[in-house]
Amino acid sequence: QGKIHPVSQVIDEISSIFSEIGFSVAEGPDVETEYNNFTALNTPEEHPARDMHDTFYLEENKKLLLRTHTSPVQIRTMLDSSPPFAMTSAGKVYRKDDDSTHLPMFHQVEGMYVDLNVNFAQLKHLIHKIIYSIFGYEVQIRFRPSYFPFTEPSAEVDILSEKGRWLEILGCGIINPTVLENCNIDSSKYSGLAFGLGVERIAMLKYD
Ligand code: 2U9
Repeated sequence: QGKIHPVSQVIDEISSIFSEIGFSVAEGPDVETEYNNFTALNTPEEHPARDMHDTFYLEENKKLLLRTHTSPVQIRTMLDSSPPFAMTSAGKVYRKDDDSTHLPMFHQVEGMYVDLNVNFAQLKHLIHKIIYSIFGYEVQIRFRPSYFPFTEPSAEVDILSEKGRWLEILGCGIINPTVLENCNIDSSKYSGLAFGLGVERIAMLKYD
């Protein structure tokens, strides 16, 4: 009665932290193009994420699909206007994954900041701010080098659980210049940071 779903609660909380520091909120459709979901994000033709077994395609020719991340919202933002950008996007994403620890539909919050001279130190500061806002200042944070086609360099971020285990809670990085160029943004002038997190994951950790 009057209870807010923990998924909406986490989305609202994270969105409001970002709106306080000037990030806008954008939305996009669940049905996306292959270009916005994969090609623009520097995900090669032969990448496993593009496989029929991993992505829900709407047609035989694979041109339309259910978005596998909210990143196409950032692509749409960059294609529609010009930098600087500071925005977040939240919503449903779909993957052909269905077992005891994976849902075929889950929620993400993603964000990007594109401007002159954006760097990894700013990214690290932003990630610390967001994690401390969600979990409190006692939480321990660890950055680990990682790889995503759309960011370079990339990192995954873990927090130390009460059981003493490191748990992955988000991914982030400096936007790959190829992705900026795919959106007609001059990568010799502009750089960007980006991050993404799984909402159900955070909700489970936060609300046990
Ligand atoms: C653009 C450029 C870069 C968004 C990013 C991640 C790293 C990431 C995962 C977290 C848990 C997905 O829900 S999850 O499984 N996300 O690790 N996401 S960087 O990078 C972008 C997005 C858009 C234009």
